[in-house]
Amino acid sequence: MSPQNGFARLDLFTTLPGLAVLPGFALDKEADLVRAVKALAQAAPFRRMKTPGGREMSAAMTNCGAAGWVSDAKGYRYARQDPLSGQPWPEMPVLFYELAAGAAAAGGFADFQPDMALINRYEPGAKMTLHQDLDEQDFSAPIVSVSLGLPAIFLWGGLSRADKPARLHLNSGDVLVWGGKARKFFHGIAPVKAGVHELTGAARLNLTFRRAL
Ligand SMILES: O=C(O)CCC(=O)C(=O)O
Ligand SMILES: [Mn+2]
Repeated sequence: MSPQNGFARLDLFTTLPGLAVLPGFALDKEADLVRAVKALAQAAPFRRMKTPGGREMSAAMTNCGAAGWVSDAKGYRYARQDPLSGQPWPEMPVLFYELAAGAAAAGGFADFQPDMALINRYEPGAKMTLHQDLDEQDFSAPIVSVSLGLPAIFLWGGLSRADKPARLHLNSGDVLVWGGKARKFFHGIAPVKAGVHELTGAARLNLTFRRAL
């Protein structure tokens, strides 16, 4: 780990160890980002994937970039083709790439080159239970996570599932960056409360940028 990935820099932004919170970092691009997500979802529609155990996830997902995160009876993995169409995932918009690279740099990780984005759509009641992001090849790269639409509560734990998570309010346009020692920290999203947002309607969107391949 390089010194720039240490906690000292990240702690300038937040009291939560290892997590850089960039409130409103994407606010000026909010409308363009939501428009881009809608266009991507025309080519690769949102779908609720099944866990390897057979349960339908409550968040609907799609992807863009060189690979997409998928889950089914065979497990969690990255796939270069969308299993629904057999076609490659749509390309990552330049707007996405530049936002993710800029946020990573602001959070202490220069030279982040994401090769994909997982896009989550949460309708009211949908959640993401505590988990680690472990399916990527390159754990030296951070995770950059952009919130759009309805607000949510982000759960930020530690290296053990048993670590009691802190709860962080996220609004549309907020960006989180985590990596280095915190790259494998447990995290999740509490059930999204009912509401309507002017850009997304009754939904929260999340863009999760990764170096997957
Ligand atoms: O929706 C979020 O803010 C978190 C999403 C997440 O952790 C994931 O997709 O792995
Ligand atoms: Mn995650």
